Amino acid sequence: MTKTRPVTRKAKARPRVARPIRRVLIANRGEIALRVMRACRELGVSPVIVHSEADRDTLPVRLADAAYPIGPAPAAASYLRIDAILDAARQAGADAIHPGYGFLAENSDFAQACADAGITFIGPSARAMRMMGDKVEARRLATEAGVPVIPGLTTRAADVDTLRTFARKAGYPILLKAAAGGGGKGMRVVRREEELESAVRGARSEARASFGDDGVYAEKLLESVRHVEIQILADLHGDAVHLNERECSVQRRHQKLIEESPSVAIDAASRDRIGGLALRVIRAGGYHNAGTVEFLLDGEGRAWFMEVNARIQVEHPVTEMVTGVDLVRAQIEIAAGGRLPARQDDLQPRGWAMECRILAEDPAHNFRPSPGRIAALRLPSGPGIRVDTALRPGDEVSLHYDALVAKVIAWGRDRHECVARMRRAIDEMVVAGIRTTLPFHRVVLRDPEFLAGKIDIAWVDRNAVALGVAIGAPGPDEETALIAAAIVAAEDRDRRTAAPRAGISPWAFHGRRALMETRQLRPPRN
Ligand code: MV4
Repeated sequence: MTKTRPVTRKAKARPRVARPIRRVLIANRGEIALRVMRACRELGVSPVIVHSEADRDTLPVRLADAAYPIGPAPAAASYLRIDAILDAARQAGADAIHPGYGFLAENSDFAQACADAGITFIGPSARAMRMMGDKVEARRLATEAGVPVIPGLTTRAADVDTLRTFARKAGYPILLKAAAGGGGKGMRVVRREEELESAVRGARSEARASFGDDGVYAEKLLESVRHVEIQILADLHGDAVHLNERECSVQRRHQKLIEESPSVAIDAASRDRIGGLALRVIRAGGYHNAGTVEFLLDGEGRAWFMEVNARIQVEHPVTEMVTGVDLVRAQIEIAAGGRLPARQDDLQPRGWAMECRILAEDPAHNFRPSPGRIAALRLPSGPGIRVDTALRPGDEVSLHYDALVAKVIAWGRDRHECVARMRRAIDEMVVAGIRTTLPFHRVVLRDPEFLAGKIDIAWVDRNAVALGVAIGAPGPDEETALIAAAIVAAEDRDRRTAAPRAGISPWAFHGRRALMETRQLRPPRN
């Protein structure tokens, strides 16, 4: 006699169950909050938002179905408060949280806290995020996956002796990096052995101050390299695609100023190859949702793995423009259990896209911060131009947050048309009341080396003096002043009524109906 026993398949360690997403809490501000909100609206998902006291009267707060104050202006007292954000999510009845970029976007404790609260974190699992956040662990993962990593130590160097031994073997110059790092914090170039000890002390204390972790390791320093990164999407069904590269070499002090896709340095064959390397890292890390795999590209076209960014990035629009994929929509769909929006074969780049980050910094004075009220704002538009910004005339650019005023994104059939459109757009744009990087962009977009694509990560620094001279000191601009006066007068008359409070925004009724009528998110046909 055989007794039929219920078939109990051994549960996987972490079953990836996804639930439908009907309401998303946006745990961010500015242009990315608006970008996420737009994706929500197009999906029929209800967007709600948290905001600091400083952001009460901003466009994303105005446009959300509900808005929840979470504290004073400093990020540590508002946008970084996991408890307050989860409280808001519970109060709003949000199924999911989108972290945007910055703030808590790559905080694995936050991702874990969301999971523990039964709220879908729109991003990778806390586990994958923790792994990618540890640079030594990510290097180990990439190495095991057969991906070229920059020659370096595979363990957190415990002492100066280990570092010295490595440096002698690899040869100077070397680069000290924080194991918990990223973004260049805790990095030190060491060109001679005499400099090593003090560099290690410096790197350690900076790493401790920035990450609460003084683990430091070393790599061979690569020079004259490009920063090339691969966008990926991976779903919960085990499928993953790459969406080509972005070239991000035009930067200073780790602040990217111009990004483009594709890269002049990558042809179809190397795109295939490097895209494949990125996917290997992603698969090895059990990573899902949107992510970026960073490489340094050397003069011989070799790509060296650097790190994984476990978030949607500022420069994601250039990828959207050349692939036609809405990356933020894809993030939400993936988090809800949906499938990838396209097959690998359908993701070849079409044409060329470029992004200029317009920052509230004065390029005529070494990019010093230029906060203040935007007296007037004229945004470019027209063929092939997209502008991502949440700012309106009269809004304040505060020192409390990043300096991004707007992202101007241009698309053209080729790089030449793309640049021509970008030049035209930058020349149309007016930001009065604060200094911006617009003059820098105007100069770079006419620079022969830039136009020839002869750029690397040190290009801006190397040309700082020449670019500075070309930019010149800003003089009085009569048109700017006139526009400013007119717009300020109009703003004073009809600006801001009361900002929406929790649950009673102008959208609230519409939002609730939309909520009831919303179809559940279905995986898109592939
Ligand atoms: C490097 C490097 C050269 N050699 N590693 C910068 C931030 C962090 N993501 C790693 N970074 C670099 N790592 C080796 N072995 C040069 C940089 C680097 C950099 C990389 C990409 C874009 C801009 C950069 C600016 C300075 C340094």
